[in-house]
Amino acid sequence: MMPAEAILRLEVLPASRLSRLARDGQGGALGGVLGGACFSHPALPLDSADLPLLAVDMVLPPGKEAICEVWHSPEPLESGQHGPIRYRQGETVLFGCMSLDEAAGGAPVDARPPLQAMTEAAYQSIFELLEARGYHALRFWNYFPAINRESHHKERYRQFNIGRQDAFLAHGRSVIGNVPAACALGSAGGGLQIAFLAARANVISVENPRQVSAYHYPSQYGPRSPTFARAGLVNLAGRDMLFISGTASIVGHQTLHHGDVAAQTRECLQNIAAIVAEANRQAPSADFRLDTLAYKVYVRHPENLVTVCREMAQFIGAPVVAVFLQADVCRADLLVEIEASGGHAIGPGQAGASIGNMPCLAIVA
Ligand code: 3EB
Repeated sequence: MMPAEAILRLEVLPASRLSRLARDGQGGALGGVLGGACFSHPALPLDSADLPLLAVDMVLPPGKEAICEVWHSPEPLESGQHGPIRYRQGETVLFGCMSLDEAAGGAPVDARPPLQAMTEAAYQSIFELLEARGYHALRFWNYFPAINRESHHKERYRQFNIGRQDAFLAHGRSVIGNVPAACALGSAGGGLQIAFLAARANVISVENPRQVSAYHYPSQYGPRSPTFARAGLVNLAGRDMLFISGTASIVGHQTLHHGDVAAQTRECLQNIAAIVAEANRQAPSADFRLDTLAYKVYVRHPENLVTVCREMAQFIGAPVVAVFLQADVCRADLLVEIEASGGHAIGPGQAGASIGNMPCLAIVA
């Protein structure tokens, strides 16, 4: 019997192969392109037809080619636009993204810092779209430059948090408990870029017993707590899928291992292991494992890449799919942040197949 094709598949590929994929993206045996993101420095001019593909300005490890993460689905897909959002949807999933130019905001219309106002407007349009189409937010990726820089008497990450939370409140959404998974990283340039995955099915959020929920962080980290869950769990076409938020060396609410990138990496992975255990407890038929997840690793200092990679290989003890990028993490004392997802198909080929069979880590960036 042929295995049922996975409703969602993540492919990581060099940007040079993207144009062919976009052309063939309308279907084929491996399913159509839902959307995705490409990472390069500077950002690539993407000829993406009507596909929602984000071109993110992010530094890659030395000598690595521009890299794209592309989500596929075998369902009939339809593209659309809602305000600044480009999206593509099937019956089960929707992927959307937008790139907003901070400089093009014009004269401020109120006292809010422009990034805060822009973030609030962006999330409001996303919620409008999802509400109109009947989708539940599953996972957000947030990228903007100078995330740790202070302007308008506030760190830009904190401005972002206020804008994001205000959009949740404006749409009558809870800002604690069942909130989507997310990450927020500093890009090397460009504007505010947001990508997201949403599902028709209900999404269950997962917290990490080792960490205070981010939405309950005390005010020392900013006037508004970040609105995200440690992970989102969803069952799509009979398969449990897990989207783990950006995960850092935080226990309780405090950063651990200042200045020690190896120990921070191990702490990230302990946290991811705890989230995986929690997800398996909440979805008893799921069997999420560290060695079958797809990882994305953001390292603050490129010279720490080798160390982070070594610690991951040692901790996971098997080849894994991991994209490495240089990015600023949202607390100045965090040196590394790791996100992951599982339960969907990974790579080209059939559901469950992994990319290559490389020794140690399959470092695809
Ligand atoms: C942390 O645990 C590290 O603001 O959306 C991780 C994931 C982090 C998501 C976000 C921030 C966000 O607080 C930072």
